[in-house]
Amino acid sequence: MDSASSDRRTERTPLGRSAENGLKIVITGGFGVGKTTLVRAVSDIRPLNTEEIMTRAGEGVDDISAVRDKTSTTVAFDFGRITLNERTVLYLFGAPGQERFWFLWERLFIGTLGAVVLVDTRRLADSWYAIDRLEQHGTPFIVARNRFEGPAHTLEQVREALDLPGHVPLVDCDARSRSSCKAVLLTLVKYLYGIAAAQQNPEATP
Ligand SMILES: Nc1nc2c(ncn2[C@@H]2O[C@H](COP(=O)(O)OP(=O)(O)OP(=O)(O)O)[C@@H](O)[C@H]2O)c(=O)[nH]1
Ligand SMILES: [Mg+2]
Repeated sequence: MDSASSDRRTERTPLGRSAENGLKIVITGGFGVGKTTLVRAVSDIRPLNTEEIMTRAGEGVDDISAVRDKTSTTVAFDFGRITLNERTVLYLFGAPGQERFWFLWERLFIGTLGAVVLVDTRRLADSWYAIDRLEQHGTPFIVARNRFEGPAHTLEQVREALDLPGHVPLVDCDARSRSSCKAVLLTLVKYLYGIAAAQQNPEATP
């Protein structure tokens, strides 16, 4: 953690009095794509993480071939908070990525206004399930490509591989960088406001 973010954590930024729009946002996606990393990087408060050390008991159950350095995994959810402007606060819930914890997602999605699907282009297929569930749920989402080392597919290739409709925003991000994660969340909020505006005034939609 850099010193700026550790200072921020010690200060425990209080929630502003003018904050009146609290939006519940879920960060979802496949195993080990960086969901916990994103919540940690961007949260104004010390995030709640439910990380457990991955043990040999998980061998053969968890596919860690693409995330060899990973030593812990989310077993319930991550929680963080970020104030986007004086009125808008996002409550962030990071979903657990392992298949055996997917049953928790249904509860996590309740009351969710929007979601970020984080993808690792080395394992795009791992994200299909998250996208299917969000579509089924009718929860608006955007997709963020978390850049890991090695060759990456272009955003156009990612859109095609995930069969994403043109209106779904697809952006790049570095889950370790606060500014990058904040930009992703701003993209989601703008998208959500666009949807709400179109619902209020359907005639104005092209
Ligand atoms: N190189 C690189 N490593 C990253 C990036 N984001 C996350 N990581 C690393 O990837 C690993 C997985 O990150 P997590 O944040 O635990 O992933 P997760 O999606 O929460 O994992 P689960 O909860 O187990 O599904 C960690 O070792 C991170 O340090 C990134 O943008 N680049
Ligand atoms: Mg996690």
